[in-house]
Parts: sequence; structure tokens; C-alpha cells
Amino acid sequence: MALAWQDSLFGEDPAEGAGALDLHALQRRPLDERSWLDVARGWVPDHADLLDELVRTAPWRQRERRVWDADVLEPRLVAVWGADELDRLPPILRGARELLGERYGVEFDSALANLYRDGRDGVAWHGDTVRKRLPETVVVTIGLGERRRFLLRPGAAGPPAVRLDSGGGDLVVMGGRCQHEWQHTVPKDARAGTRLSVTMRHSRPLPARR
Ligand SMILES: O=C(O)CCC(=O)C(=O)O
Repeated sequence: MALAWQDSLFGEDPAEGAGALDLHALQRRPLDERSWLDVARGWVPDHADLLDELVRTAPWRQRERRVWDADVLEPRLVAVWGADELDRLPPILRGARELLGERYGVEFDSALANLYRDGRDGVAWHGDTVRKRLPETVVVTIGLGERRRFLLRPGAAGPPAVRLDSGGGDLVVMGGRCQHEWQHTVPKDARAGTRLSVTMRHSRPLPARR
């Protein structure tokens, strides 16, 4: 797979285990009275190594989308780990899943990785489908590699109201009614290099307090 990816651009941090992760730097950013983001920049210290490992080992698939009456290739590759496959994740992601599960009081029972090979890859405005089953959700995103714009808007139309970057080991957690009442996107960007995101979701309801 040819990628616009230069490991050396992203620092020399040695590979570290899940013990390197903690949640002290996590900062809450309310979006409105029902939705919020928790953000920790540079949360995974060895993100370049993790990106390389996932590029080599994740079960990548090219999905198609129906657009009007044509099947078109989704502009990114995806890899999915179901509930009985999560022990195949790299150790640092298994540790992240456990730590974040404790933090939010929920079992993250699936993981999805997205590989944006270059700036021609992206994902359009959407809310995650988990919203159809649960009244409130917590969706974890760990961004690896090059930082790309990660935009949010209230509702299903209009300009972005929140602009983040995501990559470089950043952790972004979308919570509350964010998947129902907000949308997010990683827009195409001609200048961008390779970015990979790992998202984790839960299928059971959240506890009343977290
Ligand atoms: O790559 C990202 O940060 C976002 C991915 C996403 O929104 C999705 O897969 O539903």
C-alpha cells in the first residue's frame, strides 16, 4: 500500500505500552447542554509506531457506497473488530479500551479503524449509526499520523461550529447527544498526508451517571 506517510516527521518517541496512557490531560468541552467533547492532545505517545502496525496488520476493506444509482468506492479503507475480535487489537489499544471503558462506565464492544491514505480520502458529514439504538452515546476516536481537520456542526446543515485537528495520537471523545444532534466530518484536503483513526463504540446503554 503506497502511503503519503513519513514516520520520521512524527517524532522519536519509543514504543510504549498501555501503561503510558492516563486520562489526566482529558479536557471537557461542552457543545451545548446535551452534548460534549473530551479531548486529550497527543494522548498516544507512540502513534507513528501504532499507525505502522495497524497499516500492516489490520483487516482492511474497501467498502462501496450507493450514491444515486451507482456504486462508488468509499474514499478511505476501513477495518472492523467485533466483540469477539477485540483481543486482536494491538496492546496499547486494548489498554485504551479498558481505561476508557472504566472512565465512561461502559464496555466498548467494537472498534473501527479508518485509513485516510492521503488528502483525497475523507468522510462526509454524518452522525454515527449507534444513535439509532441508544439515546446517548460515547464514541472514542484516536487519531494517528498526520493531523487532519475534524469538524462538527449542530444539526444536519450549515457551516462547522467547532474545528479540531485530529491525528498525532490525539484522543477525541464525543458524548451525550452528539451523534443525534450534531454531525462530524473529516473533509478531503489536497495537502494532507496519511491519517488513521481508531474509533470505539458501545452497544449497551450508558449508566445514568458518568
Ligand atoms: O476519522 C475520524 O476521525 C472520524 C471517523 C468517523 O466519523 C466514522 O468512522 O464514523
